[in-house]
Amino acid sequence: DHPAGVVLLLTGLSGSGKSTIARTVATRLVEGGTPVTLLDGDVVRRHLTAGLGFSPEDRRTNVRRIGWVAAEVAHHGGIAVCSPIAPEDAVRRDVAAMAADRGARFVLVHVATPLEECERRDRKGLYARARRGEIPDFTGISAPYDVPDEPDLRIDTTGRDVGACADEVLALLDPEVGR
Ligand code: GGZ
Repeated sequence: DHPAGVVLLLTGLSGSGKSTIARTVATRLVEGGTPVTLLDGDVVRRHLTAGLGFSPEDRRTNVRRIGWVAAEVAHHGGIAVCSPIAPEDAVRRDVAAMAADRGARFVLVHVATPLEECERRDRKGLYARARRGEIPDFTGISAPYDVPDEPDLRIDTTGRDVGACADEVLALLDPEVGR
C-alpha cells in the first residue's frame, strides 16, 4: 500500500498565470525528489485532447480527460499538477469526484488574477483578437467563467513574483511532499 497522491487543479482565465505557477510548482517538487505529472493546457491539447475546440462540450471533455489521467496518477501515489482554464464549476466537481473515487486528495487553486490584468498582459494577443470578434467563445470575453466558491487557495498574481505564488501552493501540499 502506498499513500494517496494529489490532484492539484489550478483554474483561472487565460493569462492569469496558471501555467507559470504550475511549471514552477512542478519544478520545485521534482527538485525535492517528488515525481510530478504536469498536465498543462498547450501540451494536453496537442496530445491527450488533440482535435478538441472551445465549445462548452469540448471544454468539458478536455477537462474531464485531464481529470481522469490526474486521478490515475494520484491513485498510484503521484502528484498531478493540472492547469486548464476549467471554466465550469460542475466539471471541476467532476474532477474532484474522480480524484476521490481513486482515493486521492483534490486541491483546488483559483488563480484569480482579474480579467483587466489578464487582458493588459495579453501575452499572445488573444484578448485583442477576441475583442475584435475574431475568436468566438473566448473565456472572460464571450464565454463564461464560474468563479469557484470555496477553493483551497485563491491567488491574484497581479504584481507578484511567481516564486512566491508557487510557495503558497506548495504550502497546501506540504503533508504529501517529501514522503
Ligand atoms: C479560452 C482559448 C480560446 C478560447 C484558444 N477561450 O493563454 P492560453 O491561450 O495559452 O490559454 C488558453 C488556452 C485554454 O485552453 P484550456 O484547455 O485551458 O481551456 S479549457 O479548460 O476551457 O478547456 C488560450 C487558448 O487555449 N485559447 N481559444 N476560445 N482560451
